[in-house]
Amino acid sequence: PTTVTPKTTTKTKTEVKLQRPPLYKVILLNDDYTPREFVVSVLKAVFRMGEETASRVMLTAHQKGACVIAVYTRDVAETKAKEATELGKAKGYPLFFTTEKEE
Ligand code: NFA
Repeated sequence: PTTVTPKTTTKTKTEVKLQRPPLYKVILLNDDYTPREFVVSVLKAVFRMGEETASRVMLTAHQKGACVIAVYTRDVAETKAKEATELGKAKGYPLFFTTEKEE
């Protein structure tokens, strides 16, 4: 009679932790000159907001001095902030969007 000895195997699992890219906030700053309606139109065009959200964000910046609009990866945040600021500049408005790294 033959005895069969089962072979045992060991599997080593290597867990790979995926790194999430740091996120950046885009912030709308208040100023005294840019018309409210224009700010709303820029928020709708560049940040894909609906009328209600855009109006609320504009009013928050108007009342508090600044308002966080959205968070994106660094490239997207910087590009959108620049595009939105340029739209104001093209009309002679001091409208300004800045970015800040999230903690
Ligand atoms: N404060 C501007 C005004 O009264 C409106 C505004 C809101 C501008 C938010 C910039 C940012 N016309």
